[in-house]
Amino acid sequence: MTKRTDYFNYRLLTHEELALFDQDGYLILKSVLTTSGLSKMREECMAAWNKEKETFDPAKSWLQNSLLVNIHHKSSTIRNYYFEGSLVDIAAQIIGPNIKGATSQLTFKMKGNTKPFGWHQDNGYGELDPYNALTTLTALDDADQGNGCLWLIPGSHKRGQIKVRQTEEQKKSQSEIVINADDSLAQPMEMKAGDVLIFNCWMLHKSDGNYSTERDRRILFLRYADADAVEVYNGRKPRLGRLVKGSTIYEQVRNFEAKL
Ligand SMILES: O=C(O)CCC(=O)C(=O)O
Repeated sequence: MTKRTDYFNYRLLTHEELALFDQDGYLILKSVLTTSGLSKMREECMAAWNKEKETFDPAKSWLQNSLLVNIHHKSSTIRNYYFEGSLVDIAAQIIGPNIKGATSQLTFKMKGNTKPFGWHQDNGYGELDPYNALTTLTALDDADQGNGCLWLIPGSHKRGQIKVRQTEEQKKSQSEIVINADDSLAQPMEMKAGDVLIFNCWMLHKSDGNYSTERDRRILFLRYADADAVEVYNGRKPRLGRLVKGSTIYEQVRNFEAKL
C-alpha cells in the first residue's frame, strides 16, 4: 500500500523562509515531490493531456494550447497532492488556518510551443479578496531559460493590486492581461523537476516561449486561498474550491467537492 510520504516530502517553512517570502514575494522549495511521486504524476498527467490536447498550434489561444483545467478530477495523485500534500500546511503558514483550493490546472509548454505569456499578476485574472492567495507551480520537468521557465520581479508584489482595464468583450474572451514591467529587473526561476515555486498573488511574472526542440516544460499550477475568499469580479460570491484545512463560513464551500 502506497503512503503519501512515498510521493510527497513534507516540511514547513522556517522563520527565515517566511521572512524572505514576505520581502521578495516568492520562494523555490526543493524536492517537494519524491522520485516516485514525480514519475506517477507525470504518468497520470500525460494520460489526461494526450486524451484532450493536440500539438501546439500558433493560431490557438493559451487556454487551448497550454492549459488543462481541473486536473485533480483526472489524476488521483494530483488530487491527493492538492488536498493533502505538503503545500497545504505551507499555504496555512502564509495565509492563515482556513484554506481552500482555488485552482488546479496543468500549464504545459511543450517543445515548440513558442508563445510567450506576458507580465501579469495571478490576482489580475479572477481577483480574490482577501489578497493573500498563494500560487504554487510544481515543476514536472527541469525548467530553465532554454525551455520557457517562469520569470518574476522579486519584491514586485509590494505594488499591490494593479488595476487593468478590460472591456466586457475582452473579459468574456479571456483575453490576455499584459502589464508594463521593467524586464531588466526580472529573474529566471530555474527549477529541477519536483521543485516548487510559490509566490504571492500580486507577484509580477511572465514566461517566454519554449524554443527547445527536445525538452517539454510541464508545470502543475495549484492555487490556494483563504477559505472565505470571495470573487471580487463576480458580485463577491465565495470562490468555490475544496476546503483543505480549517473551516469556512460558507456552506457551499464546505460542501464543494467534499466527497471527491
Ligand atoms: O506556464 C506559464 O508559462 C505561465 C503560467 C502563468 O504565469 C500563470 O498561469 O499564471
